[in-house]
Amino acid sequence: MTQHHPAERIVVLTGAGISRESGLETFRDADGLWSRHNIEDVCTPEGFRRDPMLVDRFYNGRRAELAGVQPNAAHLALAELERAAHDGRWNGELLIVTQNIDDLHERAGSRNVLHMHGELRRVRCTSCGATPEWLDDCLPDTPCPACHRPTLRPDVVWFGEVPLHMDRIQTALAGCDRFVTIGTSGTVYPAAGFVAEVRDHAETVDINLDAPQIPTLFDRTLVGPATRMVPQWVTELLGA
Ligand code: BJW
Repeated sequence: MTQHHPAERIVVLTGAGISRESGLETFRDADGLWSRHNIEDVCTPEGFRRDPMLVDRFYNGRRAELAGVQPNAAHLALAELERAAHDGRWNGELLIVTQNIDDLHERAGSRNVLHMHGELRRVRCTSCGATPEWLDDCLPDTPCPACHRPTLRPDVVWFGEVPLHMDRIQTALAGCDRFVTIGTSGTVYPAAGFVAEVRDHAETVDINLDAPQIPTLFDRTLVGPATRMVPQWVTELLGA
């Protein structure tokens, strides 16, 4: 039996910038979430302990917004690349590691996706550990559907907490030939450190709306909106 060996393994790391043109806000841009919310209040375990209502409302608002937006051309192009690998049109393998908690990669059709900072469309029970899908509002007195205790929290990773799927991510990074970041400011670790880990064995590409302010570790930087640059990059790859 012949075994299929993909000619190239690509890991794509996405950040809030890929979903910006779908209508979701980024964090650190001038008009981003941090211009109106205090990070310490809404994105730390201490903030949630202090004022769970404020934090629940922050995520309820973002969950409601997510229901009203659609994947854009950048999400669709990545899904097309995965499909091309599946159909044998591209001899490669694609893993999307996303820092985003939205589900726009999945709705675009991507299957091989790891949400390292959790998912907006789930909540987590701190009593029993259940992580049920959640599309409505969740408040401090909402009972867990599994154990009925009012101990649900957003299923997201806050500062000081350990990101999810790190073993699988580290294995994929160690074995990849190309590493591409899309729409991330590269300020939040451990994701910000991935490029340094792969630089000795992988080609590194950064796709961002803005040109880098300081010299970067990337081999290539593609400057422009994700909806234009990602389809262009995928076309280049499939044409090669
Ligand atoms: C476009 C565009 C368009 C716009 N087209 N582009 C000191 C040194 C090193 C580390 C630390 C330190 N002090 C503390 C730490 C650790 C800390 C950290 O990194 N802090 C830094 C701020 C310094 N990290 C943690 O605590 C993490 N945990 C951890 O380290 O555990 C230890 C451990 C690790 C590994 C193994 C074992 C143990 C947890 C971090 C959790 C981050 N959580 C958040 C909230 C998640 C839920 C939610 O969404 O609400 O994650 S914070 C927020 O930032 C969110 C994002 O995923 C994350 C990254 O933001 P992102 O995606 O890059 O967005 P922006 O807004 O910053 O950038 C958008 C970019 O898009 C810009 O560049 C634009 O130009 C671009 N753009 N439009 C293309 N149309």
